[in-house]
Amino acid sequence: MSYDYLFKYIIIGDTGVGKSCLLLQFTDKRFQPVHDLTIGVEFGARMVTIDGRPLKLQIWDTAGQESFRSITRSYYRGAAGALLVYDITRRETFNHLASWLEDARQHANPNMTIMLVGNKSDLAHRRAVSKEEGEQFAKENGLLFLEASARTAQNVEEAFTKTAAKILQKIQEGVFDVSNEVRLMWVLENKLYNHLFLLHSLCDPVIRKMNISALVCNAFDIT
Ligand SMILES: Nc1nc2c(ncn2[C@@H]2O[C@H](COP(=O)(O)OP(=O)(O)O)[C@@H](O)[C@H]2O)c(=O)[nH]1
Ligand SMILES: [Mg+2]
Repeated sequence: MSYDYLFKYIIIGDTGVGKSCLLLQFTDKRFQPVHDLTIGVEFGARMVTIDGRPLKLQIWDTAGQESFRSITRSYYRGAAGALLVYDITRRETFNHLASWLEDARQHANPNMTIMLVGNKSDLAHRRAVSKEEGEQFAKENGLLFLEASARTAQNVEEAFTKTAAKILQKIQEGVFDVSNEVRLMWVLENKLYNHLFLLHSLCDPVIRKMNISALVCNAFDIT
């Protein structure tokens, strides 16, 4: 399937905020209450059309690594967009946002578009962080913001597509250098990394437990 751009997205935030569920809801349109916590990186991919342009979003999920704070530079590398997620029912996940931003500033491209997501909006009766606080944090730090629910799918589509629209806008404004050569290198680099990661995963007994078919699809760019 052809597309104009391939955008790498990453999802960051504390364990249990719903990162894997957001990814699953976006790629598979389903909610799985108990998610298998595997070690490594899991992928999802989906095509979207923004302003009439076909885009492929390739989304990386930490798959549990965030609990060891062992997310590596390669996770952030080449990411055009990030979903920074907290849980509106757990105050501490909101309090940790600054340290996640610090990590991103250190490892990611400074022009990466970040969407702050207050997840679990379906649990408003257990809310511990107001919507205004989320908005305020986003405003102060130059982030996009939405409250969403991976459970009801509310705003999940929007979280991913509004981020893509912002990235496209930056490209059109020339904030991102996307001459054909650079763009091609970016895609090739991602592909090479995917192949290496696949090889590495097949050899590693821990990572081998992961969803190998997803890894193969990702490495060979099959949506
Ligand atoms: N009520 C509700 N529960 C959610 C939502 N998103 C995730 N969860 C639950 O929160 C827990 C952690 O989700 P998970 O996606 O594994 O979090 P991760 O560690 O950030 O990847 C699981 O028990 C999910 O069922 C949501 O939007 N609403
Ligand atoms: Mg997870």
